[in-house]
Amino acid sequence: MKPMRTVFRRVRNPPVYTGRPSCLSSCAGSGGPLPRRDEALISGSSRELARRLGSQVEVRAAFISEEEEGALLRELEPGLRKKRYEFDHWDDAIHGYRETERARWGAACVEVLNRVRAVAFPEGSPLLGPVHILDLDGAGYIKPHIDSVKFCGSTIAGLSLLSDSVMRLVREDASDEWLDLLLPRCSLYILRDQARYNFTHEILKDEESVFNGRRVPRQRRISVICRNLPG
Ligand SMILES: O=C(O)CCC(=O)C(=O)O
Repeated sequence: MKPMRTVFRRVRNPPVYTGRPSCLSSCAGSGGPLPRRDEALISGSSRELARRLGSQVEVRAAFISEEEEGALLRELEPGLRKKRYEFDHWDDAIHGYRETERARWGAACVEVLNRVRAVAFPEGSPLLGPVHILDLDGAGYIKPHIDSVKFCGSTIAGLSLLSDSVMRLVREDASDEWLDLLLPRCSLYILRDQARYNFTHEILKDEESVFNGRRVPRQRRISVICRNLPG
């Protein structure tokens, strides 16, 4: 069986990010707590780009409670602990990770996943059954890539557990068009259509994890990712 990273991810000459953050919404300047309101969680190369992408990029802060995060972790940790973090060859898409898929969940987690599916996917859209779990070590990071169109449909929705992080989207054929998403712990992000097909996405390494000029310490992070099937 192919490793999951081969199935989900395609890395093809990722664009080189050349930008400098410009705030798209409320910018509280440097210092102080990181923003937690949804509209302050996206920053990028221009307001026009954010307008153009509209609901194709969403971050919803506090989508799950700490209790729900705990329920997910209780189900996931025993299986993950049996795996070793992989610090792979430099050109692989992910550095310092372990991953798994899960199809069967306890009641509390089913409730959370149903909520994710209800907000992220069009009604009736056929979904990839198993949920993809990606556990990034504190020193791990995800390089720019676009998910395979062969295996994943128009929408990617991910919950972030254990750590805040910064996801960067860069337009594949115009590297001066980019968005940074602040993904607070317990948030949900959704990438749809153009944002999913025409922009690479990546999770910044701890040393580079900055949002709107503010440092976002990146610790171990587990993402719980739902996808739909290609149409
Ligand atoms: O960890 C995440 O939220 C993103 C995962 C990802 O980029 C992938 O699995 O292709």
